[in-house]
Amino acid sequence: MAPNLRLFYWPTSSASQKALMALDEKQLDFKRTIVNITEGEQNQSWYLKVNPAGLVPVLQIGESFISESDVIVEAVDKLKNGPQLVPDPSTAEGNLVQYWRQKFSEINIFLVTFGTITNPELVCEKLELPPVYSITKEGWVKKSDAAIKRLLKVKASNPELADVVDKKIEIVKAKQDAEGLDIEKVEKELQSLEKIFDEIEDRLKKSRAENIVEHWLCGPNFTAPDITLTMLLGRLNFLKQFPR
Ligand SMILES: N[C@@H](CCC(=O)N[C@@H](CS)C(=O)NCC(=O)O)C(=O)O
Repeated sequence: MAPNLRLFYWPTSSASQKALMALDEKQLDFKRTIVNITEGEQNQSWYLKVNPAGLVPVLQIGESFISESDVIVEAVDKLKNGPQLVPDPSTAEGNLVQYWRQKFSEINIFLVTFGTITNPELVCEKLELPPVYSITKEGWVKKSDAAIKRLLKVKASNPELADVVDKKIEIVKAKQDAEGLDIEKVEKELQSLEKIFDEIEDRLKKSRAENIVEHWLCGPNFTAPDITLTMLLGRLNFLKQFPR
């Protein structure tokens, strides 16, 4: 019998989308807990007990909690037989899957997303974002300040979480620096993304030439890198970067 599964996630989070697609692809039933990261729910004490990093997604399998979307995809894959999302790396397909998983893990999706949103010069068409995502660099600094204040309150009323909260505050502070969103840094990230997309295009051409019925990034089967690519295309479409 399949174990009891619960996914803690936020629907528009890129990492959550990877976990959701993996569960869907393997046709696994799971319960859902929405963690509203736009309201700071990931830093509430109940969730810090689920994931001390205060990040979504987390997959609960029975009594254990797994974080990190790539680890979740692997765990989901192992829960059920059938087409494999992460084939054995000693096979040619598995080796290619490993290569693309590594390549995709180097993309700074945070910088691509918030760097594009906070530098309107980089947007190909005007963004029409829901207010919660429509943020300026100053707004980003203020939002991070508010998150730190909320975390300090959590620490005051949950002394057992002091270390966890301190670590999370350090992470929020490191990301808070608006210089991290400097247009040059974002442009550089978008340029390296363009190179990756050139390579994706070559890979897909090769896959199409080699596989008549279906062709995906690493061959005839839909695998983990196709999940990341789907999420990435969705994000770039959201950011109106397709013309580029
Ligand atoms: N490497 C992690 C990244 C998780 C992550 O950054 N999640 C974001 C949403 S996409 C989050 O929870 N952000 C809330 C925060 O930074 O406080 C993974 O792949 O699961």
